[in-house]
Amino acid sequence: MPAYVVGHKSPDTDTVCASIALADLKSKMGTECKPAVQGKVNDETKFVLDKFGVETPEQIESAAGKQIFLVDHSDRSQSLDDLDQGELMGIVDHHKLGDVTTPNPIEIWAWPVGCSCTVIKGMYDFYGVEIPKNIAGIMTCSILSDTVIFKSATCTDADKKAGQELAKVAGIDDLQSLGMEMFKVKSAIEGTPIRDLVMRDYKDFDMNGNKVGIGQLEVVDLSLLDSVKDDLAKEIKTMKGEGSYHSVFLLLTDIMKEGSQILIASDDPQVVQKAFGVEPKGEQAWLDGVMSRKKQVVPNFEKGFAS
Ligand SMILES: [Mn+2]
Repeated sequence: MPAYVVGHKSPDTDTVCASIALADLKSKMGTECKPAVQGKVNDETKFVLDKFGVETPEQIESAAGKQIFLVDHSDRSQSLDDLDQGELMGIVDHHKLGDVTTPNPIEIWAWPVGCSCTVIKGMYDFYGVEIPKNIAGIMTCSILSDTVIFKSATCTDADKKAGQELAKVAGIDDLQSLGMEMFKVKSAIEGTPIRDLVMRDYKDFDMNGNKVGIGQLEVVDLSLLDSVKDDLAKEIKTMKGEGSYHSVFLLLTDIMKEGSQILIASDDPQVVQKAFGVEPKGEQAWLDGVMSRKKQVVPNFEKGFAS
């Protein structure tokens, strides 16, 4: 039976494409592997897989009796619920180390870079294995997606170098325009229920004993959200009431203007002032240069909530 390579729940482009790439590399090195996903792939990922003619991985819900490689996460909360029922073989990731443990020695590749596919590019190079053109294509797209076309605060020189080298293999000349095409697909809001938009990329945090929810919508132009902005603001207020939150924030990130408008539903809106030094107008504020939840928004709010 092949081993499975699987990424986190609510799969994004990096988690899906990293599974495919690592399964390819491992299989070529003698460990037969199949890529898998936990849940439906999103529209951006579908676009990327279609563009390079790569099949959508099989969906799995259980690790029982399987050998498993994890990509793009090492937190149990984001993993297969019964991970312990399988055999964890390895982890390839670019996040903080999570809480999985194993009874046996395992392989771990974790780099503090902007994208899992940057790490996997390094693995292909390390082992001297050639990257197929279509897989180089989807890996390029993963890097463009996770680093917001190399603009995110999480982007490193290693991501830029890997992106450029992969693009060459894939025969992509214009990374900027490919990135914009992807973000247009990602920005699409037509026909999407408001709650789904808020939840598209949403995480809960505990900040100094306060429950705080932070969602993010990345768009190529904020005006794309004009027609739904009022509804989004209402929706986060509803969510705040339902979930005994101190605050629910929604970042509307404009990847061209390189900043985010933050919608605020909070017991204390001044926490935005404390975190970012910006006075909210009504229940929103413009945060210039702020694009990364992981590197900018969460650390600033943690300071804001501590003071
Ligand atoms: Mn990732």
